[in-house]
Amino acid sequence: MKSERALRGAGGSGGLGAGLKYTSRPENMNGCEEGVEFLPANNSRKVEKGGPRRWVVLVAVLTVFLALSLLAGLLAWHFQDRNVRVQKIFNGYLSVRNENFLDAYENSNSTEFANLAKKVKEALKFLYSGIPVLGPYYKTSTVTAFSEGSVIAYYWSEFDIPKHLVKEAEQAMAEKRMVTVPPRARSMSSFVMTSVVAFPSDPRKVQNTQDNSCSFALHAQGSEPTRFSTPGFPDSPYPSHARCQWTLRGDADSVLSLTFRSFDVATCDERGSDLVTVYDTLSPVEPHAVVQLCGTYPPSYNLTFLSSQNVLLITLVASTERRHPGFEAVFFQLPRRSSCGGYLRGAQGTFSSPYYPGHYPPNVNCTWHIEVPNSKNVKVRFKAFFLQEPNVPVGSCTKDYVEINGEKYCGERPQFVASSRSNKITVHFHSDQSYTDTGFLAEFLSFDARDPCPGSFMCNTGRCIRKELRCDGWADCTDYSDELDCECNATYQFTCRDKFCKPLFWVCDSVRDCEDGSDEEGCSECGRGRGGGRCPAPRGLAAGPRAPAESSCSPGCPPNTFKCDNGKCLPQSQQCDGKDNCGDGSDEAKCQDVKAVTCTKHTYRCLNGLCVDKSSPQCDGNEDCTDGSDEKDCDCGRRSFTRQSRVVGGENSDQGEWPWQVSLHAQGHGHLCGASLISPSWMVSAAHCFVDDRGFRYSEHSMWTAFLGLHDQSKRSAPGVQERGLQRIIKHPFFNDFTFDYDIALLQLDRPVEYSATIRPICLPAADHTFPTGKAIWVTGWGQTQEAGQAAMILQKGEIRVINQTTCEHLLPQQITPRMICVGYLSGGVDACQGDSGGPLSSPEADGRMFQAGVVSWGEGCAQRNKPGVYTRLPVFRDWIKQQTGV
Ligand code: 4AZ
Repeated sequence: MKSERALRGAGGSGGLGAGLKYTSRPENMNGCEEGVEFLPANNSRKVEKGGPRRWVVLVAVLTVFLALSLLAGLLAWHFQDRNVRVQKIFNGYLSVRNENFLDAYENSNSTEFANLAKKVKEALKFLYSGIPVLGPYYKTSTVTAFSEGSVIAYYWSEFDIPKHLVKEAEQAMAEKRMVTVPPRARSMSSFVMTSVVAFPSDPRKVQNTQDNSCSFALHAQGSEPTRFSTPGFPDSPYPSHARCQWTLRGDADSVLSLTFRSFDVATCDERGSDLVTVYDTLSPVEPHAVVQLCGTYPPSYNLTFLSSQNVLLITLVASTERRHPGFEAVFFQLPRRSSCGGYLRGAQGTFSSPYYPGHYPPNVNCTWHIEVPNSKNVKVRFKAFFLQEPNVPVGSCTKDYVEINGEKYCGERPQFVASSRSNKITVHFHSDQSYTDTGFLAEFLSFDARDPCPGSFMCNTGRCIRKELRCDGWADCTDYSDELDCECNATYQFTCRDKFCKPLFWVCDSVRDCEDGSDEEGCSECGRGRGGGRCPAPRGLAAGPRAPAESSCSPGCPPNTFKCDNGKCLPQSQQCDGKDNCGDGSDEAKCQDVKAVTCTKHTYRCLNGLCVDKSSPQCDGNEDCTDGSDEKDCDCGRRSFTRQSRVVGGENSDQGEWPWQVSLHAQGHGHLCGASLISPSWMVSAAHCFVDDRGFRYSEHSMWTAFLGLHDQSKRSAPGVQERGLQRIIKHPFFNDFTFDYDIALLQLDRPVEYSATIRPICLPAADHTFPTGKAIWVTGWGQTQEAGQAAMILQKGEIRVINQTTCEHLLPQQITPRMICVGYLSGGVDACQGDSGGPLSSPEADGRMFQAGVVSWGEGCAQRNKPGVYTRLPVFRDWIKQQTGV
């Protein structure tokens, strides 16, 4: 989870061995043998006439000729291939015994450095000369750095290897070796190198020793942080096609902590990317890479990495022309811990992976022996668990893992519990030499085996949850065990065939809430005594546990009833009665004779001043105003793609599904807020996104870039994405930074966008437009997908419902104003979260158009029970928007 954006595990060996894939030789040989068998020589005797015999001879001669040509070709190819040489560069490190580290070794211009480097090079030459697959092809070696341990030398060696020997040579280099160079004179001692190992490297990453223009060596100053950055940061972009490296060192017996405070390099995409790699060594070797980063990270993103020794190497390989500010980072040293883990005793306590929530160091093994009082049992609850490594198949914990009771856990996991049948438990944590993550935070607790969850319900996973959450229709235990074997309360619950309980008003609402679909069966009588609300999507922007559901039921309605666009069945008499009985306005949408009435705050005022008694007549496909003004300016709220967007059970949006959704990036921070497009030049967002904070001028329009038509944050240069600056930010003059009242802003683009398949405006609701309680609407954004989790790369969507204002005022006392609307679920589960702010609430209205119901504003946490998200009500601001923008 932590490093969704991190392009970790990209292979370092590039196009290695591409030529070796050529395998046509055996097939050609088979073809040749078949040809010879086709006309065996003794067959000719059976041919009686002279003519046919000549034929046979001719064919035989031709066949032999062809076979010989083929053989000659194959031989030529074979020998030519043997002569083709490939330049191979191997990066490696080794340990020099019987040498002590000198400070001068940190300076590659010192005589001491040159002397030791010479000896290492001689020893390497000596070593390679004894290896048949390497010796004859060896060209040169360069020592790039030394560090403590007796002395560790970092080097690269160059070879010109026949193509067909490349694989063998790579294997030979990867074998850890030891070399003892015999002394030249009796008085001298031999020169011993151990752990000599090297890996093929991308020649682009080998620093040219002559070019030090972007090479920096830094040594930590005491425990003070040392700052460094890409050249020109933040005022100018780092050079295109740059090759930069930073060698970070600490004192012997220290480890380093490195934090990227701001990170914005070119996007990682298939057209090439600029890549920053952090290595846990001073050689840029893939098996010791800690992380690979590209793209832009928000400041909240955890980019702290720990080393296992006193060195780190950072490389920047820029392969694009794109202009980005680069990064700013700090590092400092810490005393190296001799061990981690240990004995934990008592009734309860907490522990975590080393340096949590920073990325744990590579190469660590920690064991915690936990013991609670004798009469009790012990369980360990993992509150956060992030041990994700690239290229590890799901379920196989072959790299970093936690092991408890013989079972290994790895990857990213929601909260879980492991328990023991005694008062002791042992937790072992292992990280291998490459790629790290933020690790885990855990607590151990003692419990009475006879009553493991006093006063609560125990999930099959061992977790305890409140008793009231049992059989409430929501999967509070991640394994659904709280919803198994339920006896539903018939007065307000429906019993699914699989015995899950669901709220009665979810029955026949066109949404499949029971896993087995039984809530949507036999719905011909739907509408009778059953509520019309739809069920929430199971997962959303910030998702909590929720049973999967999908839309499947579209029941017909009984005679003399009307079927709403949302599937509800109503008595025919309620159609065109001037009231929105369906909740989506569809029962009022196609009425012929809407009469002009006295204007009230519940009527719609046409351009000619007359009012019609119809809720939300705008852009519904019917001319309700005599002047037709309710159907003017209706190029909004529609997608270009006809694909039905109601995909319940998934959270990624489809490309172009929300063409009005905009991503706002602040310079050096990446995506921070959402916005919605309302015209070619204007967008709506949240005012709180543009408040100066901690020295950053978020209120400055020049700090922001808007991405329109964006789907994947890592593909901001994809075709169809339009990038614009801001010309003006108009925060609502009454916006209150403390209460978040009037949390709305209008943003003018520096240049109009062109509408396209993936860029279109959303409709603005009229001032009298209502979004009734229970109405299902969509929230979208790239915000965090879990509270305190990580921002999404792909635009997320979640279906939520309008909550009654009075209910919301009770849930969030003294905080809700008439400018706010609460939308979500009292049971939690689907919600907006940090990073979604400013984005739209899209409400499907009549005639298949989306109207903006609100702007993501605030909430207490994300997706929590009884804490719905709070949004700025859009209709309240309709006149202000018109006045400010003309839209
Ligand atoms: C935010 O910080 C934020 N759960 C937005 C919405 C919500 C919470 C936080 C609603 O931008």
